[in-house]
Amino acid sequence: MKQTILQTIERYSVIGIYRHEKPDPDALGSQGGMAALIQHNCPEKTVCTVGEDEPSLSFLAEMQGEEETLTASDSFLAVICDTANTDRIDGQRWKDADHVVKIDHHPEVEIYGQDSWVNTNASSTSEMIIDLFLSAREEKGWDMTTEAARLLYAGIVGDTGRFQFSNTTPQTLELAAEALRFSFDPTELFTRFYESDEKLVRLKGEVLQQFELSPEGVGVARLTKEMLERYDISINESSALVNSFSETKGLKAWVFFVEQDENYRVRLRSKGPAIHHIAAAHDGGGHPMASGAKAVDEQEVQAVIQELKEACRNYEA
Ligand SMILES: [Mn+2]
Repeated sequence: MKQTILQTIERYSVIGIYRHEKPDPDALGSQGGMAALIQHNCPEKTVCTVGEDEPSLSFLAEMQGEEETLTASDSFLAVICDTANTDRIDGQRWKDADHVVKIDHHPEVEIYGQDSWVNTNASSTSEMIIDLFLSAREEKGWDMTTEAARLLYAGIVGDTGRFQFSNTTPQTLELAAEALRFSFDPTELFTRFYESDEKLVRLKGEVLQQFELSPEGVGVARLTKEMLERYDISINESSALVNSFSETKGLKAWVFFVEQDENYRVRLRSKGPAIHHIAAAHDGGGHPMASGAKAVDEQEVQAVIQELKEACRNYEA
């Protein structure tokens, strides 16, 4: 599939690179890294990156070029990074592309694109882009650039939590090492990723005081609208707290219920049993150890907690 994708890229002179909405470092890193690699190694091509800019990650990457240039051309290629299903793609014009390439490491939710490369063993889509780059280097003499290396390394760091999550494999480290040869500052990336606003640190204090830990090893935290308002924190910003008590001894899986106008946003994490099937049963999905869902009312909140307890009871480490 890597060869097929490289051949596809070669055939198009106008390429739009997409990723999922509400981008994380891997979405921006794989998107921007792919764009930088193509632009450097195929300078005659027009490449643009599409999606809403994410202010909290603007130090990492901002979108380059206009999506209109894609539809203004006779034909173009859309490369979609880190996005399991088409509903989550940030942008619309990819639908007009002559050819769509999917590159992703999430469990397959929706099969799309003429070329689809899904590797659930990869820590991140950024890791896959470095893997793709190695093939391109071998077969077509591609070079890495410092900017691509910085973005792709950042994506791996984001999705592996600085190489500490269980998705970190020997391959992850080997491919990250390819990026680390370049002269960007990884310490600066670590600092920018893991610094928090004071208001978040204060709310974290309240979460640490209030979360509940069940005998089964299920941690439950609630963020009410009142709490978010009191600390002036948006629902999206509150996602930074999801691992705030993950180091608690005896904890196997945990959940944050974030009160919204109509329902609860549910953030599920685990260091024991897989929990993505629980997310899928509650209007969500994601990875075995990190998923998101929705709960319509307190009854569904309780159902999620019970299902997590069940998963932890059945889990043998
Ligand atoms: Mn990812």
